[in-house]
Amino acid sequence: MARCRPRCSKADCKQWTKQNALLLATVAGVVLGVVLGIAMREANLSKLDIKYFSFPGELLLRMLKMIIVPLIICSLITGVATLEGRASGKLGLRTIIYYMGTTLLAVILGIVLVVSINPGRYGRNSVSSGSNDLQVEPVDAILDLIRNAFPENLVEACFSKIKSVRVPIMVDRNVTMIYQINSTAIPGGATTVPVKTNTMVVEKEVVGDYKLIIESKSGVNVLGLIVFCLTFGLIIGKMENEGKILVDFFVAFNEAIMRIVYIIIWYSPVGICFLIASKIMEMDRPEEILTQLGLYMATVIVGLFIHGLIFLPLLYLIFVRKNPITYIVGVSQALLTALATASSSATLPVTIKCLETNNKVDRRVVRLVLPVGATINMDGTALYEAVAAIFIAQSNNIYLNFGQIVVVSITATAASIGAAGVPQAGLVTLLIVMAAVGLPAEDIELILAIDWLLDRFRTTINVLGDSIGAGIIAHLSRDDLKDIDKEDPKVPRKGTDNFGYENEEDTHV
Ligand code: 7O9
Repeated sequence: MARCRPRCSKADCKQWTKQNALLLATVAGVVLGVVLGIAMREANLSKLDIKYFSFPGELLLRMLKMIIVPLIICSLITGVATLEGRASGKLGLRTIIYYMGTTLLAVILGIVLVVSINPGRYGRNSVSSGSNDLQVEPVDAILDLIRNAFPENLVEACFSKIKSVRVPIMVDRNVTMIYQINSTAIPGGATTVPVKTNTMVVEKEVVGDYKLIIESKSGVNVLGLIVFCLTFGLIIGKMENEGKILVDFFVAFNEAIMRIVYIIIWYSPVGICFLIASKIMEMDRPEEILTQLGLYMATVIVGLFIHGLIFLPLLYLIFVRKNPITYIVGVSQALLTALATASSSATLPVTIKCLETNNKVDRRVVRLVLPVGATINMDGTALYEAVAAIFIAQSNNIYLNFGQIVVVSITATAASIGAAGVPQAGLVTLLIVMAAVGLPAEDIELILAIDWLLDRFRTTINVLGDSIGAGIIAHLSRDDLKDIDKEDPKVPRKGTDNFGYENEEDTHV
């Protein structure tokens, strides 16, 4: 990315502005969104009017989401197909070490901050209404994750994922004999509940056993798609001549999708402005929430800032030995989109474009590492979940010993990795972390009031973590990648300019 130095001529500055027009427009979109949002709060619009007002923002989200499924499918397939087995193995190992390492680092940072700041020291300041339907069984969540990795139907995987639900088995009271025989075998005994039928109220026995019902929920089953695409890409990459037509097809498909992404990105400043403005207008009594949860919010935000502005750039500096600030400026468009959409998957097209075009990261690495990163690498989410769980313990005056804190750090890391595979992830994964150390599930309501705002910040850090990871992994794998280039110059690898044409500038490896 060209930079405007203090002594640059007028022409240089003009060129800089031209090159960075999109970024400037996005920054303007964010600023305008904040100003518009604050100004329109005075108008006291109804919820319905705010929904109408946010329409241009909704359109941006819809367009980004529309492109995700074809984008990840062809990115992953071309990503592995154009890498040799040996190189992709090494790359995969580095990717996993980076994801696990940075996520754990974020969690530890979060825990250190929440324990030293102690934001829950004032005790509970809001009474939760206590609902019991929030129970989550960690075993079922993990098995669902594995089930989702192997979808029954690939087409269905593009729009729905599965979730298993435990339903208690009930028996009529007048078959007590059967129940009594059963109940001796079931530890914990049985309880009685009244169940209403069409004609009368019949007593039913809860036997203490459960049926596991597998339901499908709407949402992309990314895990299933990733597993299939990686396998498919690996196979067609190994198939030599017969597979070549398929590799070429997906390479061309990928190019076409990226050109659509460029069009959507030009619309993004408008969408971002309306998304931010409408969120600010929607805020309910911000002063009250700020005084109640201010310290907790501050802990999360300080943690995210330290991770994103100190730890991650430092890692980049250590491994790549290039200026991390230039690198971060290169992905700032993606960071702003993450802030506005609160979704790293919806931001994925923008992140890919930024890394390829501005930062010139090797395309094969971007295509492989980013979709996987958007799915399993969530540093911000992991930090947030660790802080949230310990904050809830603090506000209930529950003391967590060192062992329990270690459990929180491990479950928070695991939960952020599995989040995308679990339906209604945000809530469910935090519940798993809380359940692991025996915290009351209903207390999650304490922090829900501010979740939407913290979601934006943690998503930004999730996207930054993925981007810096791609830069580091591309740099570490540069020799392997060069070896393949020499042996088999199969597909174009370098970054593209804004119009998707080849750009012969030095690739960032
Ligand atoms: C945050 F690979 C992709 F792009 F296709 C992809 C598609 C869907 C990747 C992930 C997903 C997905 O469903 N992700 C998901 C993530 C689903 C539910 C919850 C979360 C967690 O989200 C973060 C959070 O809440 O902390 C955050 N909003 O990074 O998007």
